[in-house]
Amino acid sequence: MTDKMADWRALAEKETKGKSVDDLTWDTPEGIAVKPVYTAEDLDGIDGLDSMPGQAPFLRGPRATMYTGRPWTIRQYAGFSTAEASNAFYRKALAAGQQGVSVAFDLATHRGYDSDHPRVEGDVGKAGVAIDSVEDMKILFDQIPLESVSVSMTMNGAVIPILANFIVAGEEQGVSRDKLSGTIQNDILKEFMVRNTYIYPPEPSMRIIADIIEYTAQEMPKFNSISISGYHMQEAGATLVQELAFTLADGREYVRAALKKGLDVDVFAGRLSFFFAIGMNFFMEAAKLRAARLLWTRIMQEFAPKKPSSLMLRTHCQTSGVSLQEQDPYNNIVRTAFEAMSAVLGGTQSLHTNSFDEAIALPTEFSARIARNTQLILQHETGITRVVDPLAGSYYVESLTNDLAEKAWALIEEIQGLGGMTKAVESGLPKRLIEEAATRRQAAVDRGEDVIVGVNKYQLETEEEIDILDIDNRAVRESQIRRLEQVKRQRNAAAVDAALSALREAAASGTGNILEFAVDAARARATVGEISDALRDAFGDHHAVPRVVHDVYGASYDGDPEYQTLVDRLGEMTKTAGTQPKIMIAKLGQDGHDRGAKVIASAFGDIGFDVLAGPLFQTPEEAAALAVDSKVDVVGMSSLAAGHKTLAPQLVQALKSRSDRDIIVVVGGVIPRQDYQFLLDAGVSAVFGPGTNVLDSARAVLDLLEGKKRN
Ligand code: DCA
Repeated sequence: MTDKMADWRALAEKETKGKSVDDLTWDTPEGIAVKPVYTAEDLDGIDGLDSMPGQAPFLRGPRATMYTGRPWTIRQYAGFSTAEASNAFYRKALAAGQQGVSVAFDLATHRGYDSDHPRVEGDVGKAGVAIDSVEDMKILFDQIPLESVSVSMTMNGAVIPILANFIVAGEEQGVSRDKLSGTIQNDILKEFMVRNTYIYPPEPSMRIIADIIEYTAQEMPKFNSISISGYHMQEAGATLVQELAFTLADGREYVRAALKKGLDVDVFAGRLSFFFAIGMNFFMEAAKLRAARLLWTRIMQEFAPKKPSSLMLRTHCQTSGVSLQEQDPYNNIVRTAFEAMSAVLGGTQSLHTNSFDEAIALPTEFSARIARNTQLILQHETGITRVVDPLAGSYYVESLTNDLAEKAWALIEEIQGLGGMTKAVESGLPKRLIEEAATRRQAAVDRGEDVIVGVNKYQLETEEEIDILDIDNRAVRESQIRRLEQVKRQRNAAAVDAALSALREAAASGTGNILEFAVDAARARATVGEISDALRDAFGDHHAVPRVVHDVYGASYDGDPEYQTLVDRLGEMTKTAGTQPKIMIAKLGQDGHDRGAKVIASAFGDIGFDVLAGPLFQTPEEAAALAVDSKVDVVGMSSLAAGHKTLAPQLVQALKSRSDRDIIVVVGGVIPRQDYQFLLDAGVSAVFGPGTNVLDSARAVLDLLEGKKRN
């Protein structure tokens, strides 16, 4: 220890009244010990500190001039209802300062179903825009010049028909594919880990990715072939180290898949792009982006590219959705502004800022404006764009960057030891680690150890209702069905059949580029559902088996009297009834966001419920059949994609029609307060909105069970 440090410790310990300064160290979920003070000594032995922006290892940014030359792209992710409605929204946003488009598709489209499919009744037009064919895609980009506005599309499952439709829409707008600029997400591995909008099993899914990388490298030089995404991992509860490591390991796997196709690394590596979440740990998030660039250069050097741009990590960022709260929602504006600033200090290339009402519903025009203006103010008023990498040299940030890089590298090597990310995903390890982290975090919030203003501290006595956007799902579905019928009437059926057969054959035989065949099919007006089905014929469907984490939530409450009271109460109930109360956690429709469902399943299991985690993507009928066959007492429906008003009443009815037993239905997730009464009137017994303490919900379920016994 230097004399200066010893002096500081002595001074500090006077202030802490004799307590050791070591007690001020913050152990983060990443396993990083953040000390109360950093000095030049913390920088000893750290590589790359003297590197310059625009040069490998790109610690300080991928461009030499960064925002002084051109600020990041303000790219707001949006889409809802019909193509007409979303198009109008995009055009207004572009006129008001947004710089690029980013399309959110509805879950029916994500999972490769046309809007008329019976499985997607509650999903059409809800959490994104419904796209069934080129005709919808053309409307979506009507009067948006595709030769100058770059378009990002978040699509992974139905990536082939959607990219094919986009290419044909461009063509018919007079923009050839070599002029199209933008990004397709095309990142399937994280779907198997966390986001769940997969369709096909992992192996053919990897072929799809490689085919898209090949096609875009050859035909679409301005288009980013993939957006390798950690965002959804953090949303699902991953620590920043997990997010970093799994994302980069995914990237490494995609590079290998493309090389296996015989592509030269320099032909495609410069068009790989990334996507990270930016949560509330302000300095660590900025450090994460710096560490990501450093590590990606290290990974890519292994493939010996010749172009410097092949070593460069360019990324989009989005402020954290899970950091947004339903309670006192205007606080979300502040949260988002800090997160945006952190992303920018970390050197992002493109940014989405969430709207404050997104914990409750889709953004309104008002909330979207504030979100966009948050970025415009950062770009124009704060002076932040005037200097490249302003955090460089900070003892703390450089040290954090190095800590994150080291920890993530160790995890990347562990994945490598398992045989790479596809194998690791199949083994279930990354998913389990993320779910454990999510459960630990939930317990920390429920226990008040992690403070969330307005949620577990400084709560408002009465919450004001805010205006929210509600989509009339039935009207959207009807209008989509009308257009589908028209498309099918007007097309040449023989040409469609021939194109779909050729696509099916290319997929099954493993020869040719799937996207090339899909473009022909889209041009002939084959629909998203038909193209997806042709690939389903060749590849089959992927079905995940839900697994639940044990003893993580309970362990966080070890010795807690309140928790123990609940466990005892459940124990008593079990003793009296002779069996544990049984709850099924159900996910209905195409909503694959299962973080909440998994955390609840895991916590309720630890408390002493017999928990059945239902499979994803059930119809209300299927869920009711499983619940009745499994003799559950309660069905807990978790809804995060706005399908609750359609699906919950159907579930209640399906249970009633199948069983005389009074099975209790509770609904949790992203449910606007405005909808509570509607759900209660439809026969739901309790609604648990965002931010509900898990112990409170367990207590409420027990009350309901006891009430039922008394009646
Ligand atoms: N000086 C000169 N040129 C610059 C500078 C600078 N300081 N900064 C950027 N540019 C150039 C870039 O090189 C690029 O041109 P190129 O495509 O011909 O190389 C152009 O300006 C656009 O900048 P870029 O940083 O690539 O920003 P975007 O086009 O917005 O792309 C990226 C960002 C992350 C690569 C992309 O994949 C993306 O937009 N992702 C979004 C994903 C998304 O929206 N997901 C939603 C969930």
